[in-house]
Amino acid sequence: MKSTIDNTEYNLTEQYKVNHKESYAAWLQYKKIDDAALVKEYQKWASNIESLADSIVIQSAQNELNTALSLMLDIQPKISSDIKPVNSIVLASMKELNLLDKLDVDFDQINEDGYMIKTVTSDENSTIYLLGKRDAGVLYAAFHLLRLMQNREKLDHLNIVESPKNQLRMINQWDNMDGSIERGYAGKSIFYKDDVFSEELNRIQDYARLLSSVGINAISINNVNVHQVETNLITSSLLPKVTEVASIFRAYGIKTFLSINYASTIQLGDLDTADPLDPEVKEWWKNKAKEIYRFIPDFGGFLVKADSEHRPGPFTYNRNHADGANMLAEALEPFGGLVIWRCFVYNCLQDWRDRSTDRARAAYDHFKPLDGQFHENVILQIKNGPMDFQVREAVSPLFGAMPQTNQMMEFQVTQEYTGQQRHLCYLVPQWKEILDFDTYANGEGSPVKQVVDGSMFPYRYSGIAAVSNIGNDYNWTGHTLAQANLYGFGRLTWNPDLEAETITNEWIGQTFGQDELVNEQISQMLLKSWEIYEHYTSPLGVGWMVNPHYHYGPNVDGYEYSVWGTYHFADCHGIGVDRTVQTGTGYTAQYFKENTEMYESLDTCPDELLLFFHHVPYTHKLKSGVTVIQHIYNTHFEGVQEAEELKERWTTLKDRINSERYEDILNRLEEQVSHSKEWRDIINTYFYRKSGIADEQNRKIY
Ligand code: GCV
Repeated sequence: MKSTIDNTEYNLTEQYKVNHKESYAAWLQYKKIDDAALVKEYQKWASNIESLADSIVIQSAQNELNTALSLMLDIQPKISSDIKPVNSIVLASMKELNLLDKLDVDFDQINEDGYMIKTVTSDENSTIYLLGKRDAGVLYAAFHLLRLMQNREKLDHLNIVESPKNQLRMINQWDNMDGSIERGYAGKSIFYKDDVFSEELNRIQDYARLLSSVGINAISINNVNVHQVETNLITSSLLPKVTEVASIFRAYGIKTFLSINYASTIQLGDLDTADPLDPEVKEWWKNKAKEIYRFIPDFGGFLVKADSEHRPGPFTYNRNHADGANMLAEALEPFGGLVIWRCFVYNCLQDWRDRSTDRARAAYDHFKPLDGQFHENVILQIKNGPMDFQVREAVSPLFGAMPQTNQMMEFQVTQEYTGQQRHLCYLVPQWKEILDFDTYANGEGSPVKQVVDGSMFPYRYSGIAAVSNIGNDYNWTGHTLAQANLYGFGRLTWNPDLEAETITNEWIGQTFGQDELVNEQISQMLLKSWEIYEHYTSPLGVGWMVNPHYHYGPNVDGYEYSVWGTYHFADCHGIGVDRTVQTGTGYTAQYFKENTEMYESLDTCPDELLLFFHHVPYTHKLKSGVTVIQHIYNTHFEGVQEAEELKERWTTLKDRINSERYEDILNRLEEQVSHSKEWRDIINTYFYRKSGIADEQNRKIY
């Protein structure tokens, strides 16, 4: 692959800001506005920033406004704490309300992180108020105002009331302290290098700005696979550094969490057991929590991967996951900390030839029986699907199945199985489909988004997390257009009802400006890209077909953990995994009745998930009227054409995009075209040989 990103040097943030300005700035470009009338209008408010509140978070809002307004309007705003605002932007939280003369606002209409933006105009004065219940709301309001300005919106009659739907809006870093990132496709970690913390705190601060601008309020800063070195993150040797990072995020309203090693008691050499019911183990974690909170009083809590893919966990001691999670929860509870316990628990050594077991069943089988047994400060974090972030898989049946246990969603912004940021695959449409999926948990109209926003059941805590896609590449995400996935994740998590098109247009306007052609073309490219990627990769929900371990590149029989088995069970007669109750693994029964029935029957199972749920002959006719084998051929030929069209569309934008971003994206799209051909040829040949059935259109199959 022709690499477009230079990773040879490391300590480069300041250089990136100058030499790779647009790529680095992502959607916080703050380009100078060249419409003189608009500049004049904006200047009416922007010349004065008046901050009635005073805190580090408000300071961040002030700084962001100051930087952005100076760049966009070529002015130097006057910053003051005047209580008689005149022609200005005023920042205030609820506690400063008494300072605001006769301002008619109702803070009851917003939640804890909510905000209001109001333009109040009289004969001699016009003021834009950025009002939050708490300081974080004021910061979000500031970013919202800047979003409007970057998209050249009118500001004279603003009356915006916004509250995030999800309480926890979280990013999970899978960064290791050696600087590598598990499933990272955009360079090395911005947090660590060679087993120590990075000195480049300004890079972390810029990351905090990006996250906060889309409403993210929590981050776990190390990989869920916690190795020896990272186990030390909770010890006094590394806590001072964690504290430093936490204070950067704190200034942007973001709480810091750590992934912990479940067997820290043993790994750190203090005890010879990690049994969650052992009094010494309990005591150890209580003391550990005290120690951590001495360093970081607002520490978020622990993210835990236990009993999964060779990680330690409570199973070693014949305890269940409620025992494990609750032991940690008790330790964190006095400090208001949370345990985010992942449900990605399955036997990775399972022999897939044995069809009585099914990895898709594992999370539900382990956790559903434990409903109601977890402490109030435990949240179960569930991957969107029962497998592993495939281009298409069913929605996890655990959502809605545990009314008495806090649940949250886990998405993957990093494109592990969706082209690893070398291919364009915009995931907002996929996430929307998942969030809108009707679980039927409370009868018809019980979408996943209402499970995870905590409105369906009385959850104390809930929300959405995602694995980050950033690294130290100068454009953060390797593929510059993959910045849209990070942006989209934040916006959708703030409000899952936002349309994909709205999010997309917002992002394009801020990232590339107001050129209509640019807007139209990039929007088309992004919105179609998931489907395109699916077309030339694994068909009809069967998943995988990637090289084991790397998860990149076609390998139809690629199988993760051993030499036997495949994920798709294809033979000369047919393909697909029979997960029905009648004849298969019984997985369909994990859904609520309506969904069980829909998936169980070949007549009602949606085409796009057919092979996830059923094993069918190649000649089986889809609802679209074509046979499975013909669908495989058609979509793989189409996918390549569509990948070519992506590139063609992009080339229409030459000279309308700054050259670095233009070339970087072009290079990636070129790679995508050639790679999609490899996919097409390998998949089509495999199934032609396996089935012996020719393409109806006689196209060339290699
Ligand atoms: C962090 C998949 C990935 C692993 C990842 C794991 C998880 O198996 O391939 O890299 O490990 O999921 O989510 O824990």
